[in-house]
Amino acid sequence: MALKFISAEEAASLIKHDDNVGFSGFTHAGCPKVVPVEIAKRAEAEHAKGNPFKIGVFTGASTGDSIDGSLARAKAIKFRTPYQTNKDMREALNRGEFDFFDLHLSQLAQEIRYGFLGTINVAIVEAADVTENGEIVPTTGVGITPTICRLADIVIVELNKKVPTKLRGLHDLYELQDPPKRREIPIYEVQGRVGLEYVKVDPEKIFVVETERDGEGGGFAPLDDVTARIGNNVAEFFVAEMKAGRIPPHFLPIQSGVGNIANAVLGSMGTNPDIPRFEVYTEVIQDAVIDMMQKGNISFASGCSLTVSNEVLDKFYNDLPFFKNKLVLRPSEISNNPGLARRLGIIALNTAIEVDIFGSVNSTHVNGTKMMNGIGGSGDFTRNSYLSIFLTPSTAKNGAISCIVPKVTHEDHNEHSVKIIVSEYGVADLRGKGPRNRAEEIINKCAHPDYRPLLHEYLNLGVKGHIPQDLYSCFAFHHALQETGSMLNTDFSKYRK
Ligand code: 0RQ
Repeated sequence: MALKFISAEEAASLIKHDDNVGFSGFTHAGCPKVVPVEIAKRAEAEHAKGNPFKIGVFTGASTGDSIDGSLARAKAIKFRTPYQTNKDMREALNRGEFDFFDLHLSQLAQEIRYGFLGTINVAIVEAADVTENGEIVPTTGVGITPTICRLADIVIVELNKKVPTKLRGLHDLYELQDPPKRREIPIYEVQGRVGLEYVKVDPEKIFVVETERDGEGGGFAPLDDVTARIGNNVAEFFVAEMKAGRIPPHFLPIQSGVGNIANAVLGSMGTNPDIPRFEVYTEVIQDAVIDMMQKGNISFASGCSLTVSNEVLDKFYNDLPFFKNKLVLRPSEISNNPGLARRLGIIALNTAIEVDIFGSVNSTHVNGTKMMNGIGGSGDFTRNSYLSIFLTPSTAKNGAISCIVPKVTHEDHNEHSVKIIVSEYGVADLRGKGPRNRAEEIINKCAHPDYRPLLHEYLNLGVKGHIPQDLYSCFAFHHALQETGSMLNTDFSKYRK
C-alpha cells in the first residue's frame, strides 16, 4: 500500500492530551526534530485557549533541543523518562513541573513491554528510509525504537533526507522476548549480529513527514590539563594491568560514558603505544571513536548511537562503506544488556559527580537534591563489567568542591560494584580492600592535596565498626559548602558533643 505523507503540523494534530509518546534516538542522535516542535506549538496554543495539553515523553536517553527543550519550554510534559541533559528540561524537572522517572537505560524497553509505565499511544521516529511494506531504517540513534514502533497505535516517521538511505545495514535491531520465554541473546563477540536491518511495522499505522535536518550535536571541549591527566592515568593503568596479566594481551571491549572526559580518555588510549587495537561495546559512540577507527586504534564499535559532532557525522557519511564494516547500532536493551556486559568482559569507564572515601559513587544528584542528567547506562555497565572504573576531577568549581567526600549525598553505585577510581592525581584500586584501606587509597591517590588532611581527619574521628562513618558529620563538607561557599572550610569539631 502507498505510504501516507503528511505535514509536521498534521502529524502533531494526531497527538492527544494525556497521550504517551515514544521517541526514537539516543542522546541527540537519531531523534525526530520537526514534529516535536509542532507538538510544543500545539501545546502552547491549547494552553492559550485554557485547554490542558501534556504528554508522557519516553525516549532512549537524552534528546536534542527539539524534543526536550521545546516540550519543556511549552510546559507540554506530564511525565518524562529515562535520562535528559537539556538545560530547560533539567530546570523544569528540578522545579517539580512533571514527574521524572530515572532508571537504567537497558530496562526501559522491557518495563514498557511489561506494562509498568502505561501504554505507548504514539511513536515518533526519525528514519533514513521507510518502505511501503513498513520497513523503517533508523538514523544515527536507536534507543527504544523497535519496542515503541511495535506497541504504538500510530507511528509517525520523520524521513530525514539529509541522512543517506545507504545507512541501511548499519543497524542490528532485535527485541527481547518476555519471560519466561526469554532466551539468551546470541551475541558472542562485539561484532555479532542477531536482528534485522530495519524495524518492521504494519504500514497501515505509519504516517510519513519528510524533513531535511542537520544533527543537533555540538562539538567537544578542547582538552584541558586535568582531563588530559585523567586520560593518561587511565591509559597507564591499563598498561600496568596488561603487564600483570589481569587484562589479556588482546585487550577487552571498552564502554565509555558521555562527555569530554570519556572522549579524552579514549584519545589517550589511542596515543599510548603499549595499548593494542581494541574494540568498543558501548552505548554512545563519540568523536574519538570515529577518529581512532580511521587511525586503526579501534577495530570495531558496537553502540546505541553515533553521538558525534556534525563535522564528524559528515566524515562518517562520506566514508560509509569503510565504517559500515566496523560499526553497528543496536537498541538500548542490547547495547546496555547486563548479560552481554558480563559475557563480553566489558571494561566500563564512567564519570562521577562525587565519590566517597569508601567507594560509593553519585552520578546523578548535586547535593543529593538537584538532578543533573540521570543514571543513564552507568549502572547497566558498572554492576556487570569485567572492571568498573569511575573518572572524576579531584575538585569542581575552582576547588570550592571536593569531588572526593566523606559520604556521597546520593548513591547510584556502591562499593560492591565500583572497583577503580581515577582522578588527575592518580588511580585508586579498591579491589580486595576493606573500608578503611579503600579510604586510605582514595584519599592518597585521588583526592586533591588541599582536601587530604580534612578527609584523613574524618577517617580518624574514632568511629568504631566496619565502616567508620560518622553519622553526625558525614555531610560536613556539604554543610561548609552551603554555609561558606567552600568545602575547604569544613570544621568537624562543630559536630562533636
Ligand atoms: O558543571 O557544567 O557548570 O561546568 O557538573 O561535570 O566534570 O564537566 O563532567 O560533563 O562528564 O558530567 C556525572 C554529570 C559528569 C555525567 C556527569 C559539575 C561540573 C560541571 C559536569 P558546569 P564535568 P561531565 C553513558 C554513561 C551519569 C550517566 C552516565 C553523567 C558539571 O557523566 O550524567 O554515566 N553521568 N552515563 O562543575 C557539584 C560536584 C560536581 C559538580 C562536577 N561534586 N558538585 N557540581 N560538577 N562535580 C551515557 C548515557 O547514559 C547516555
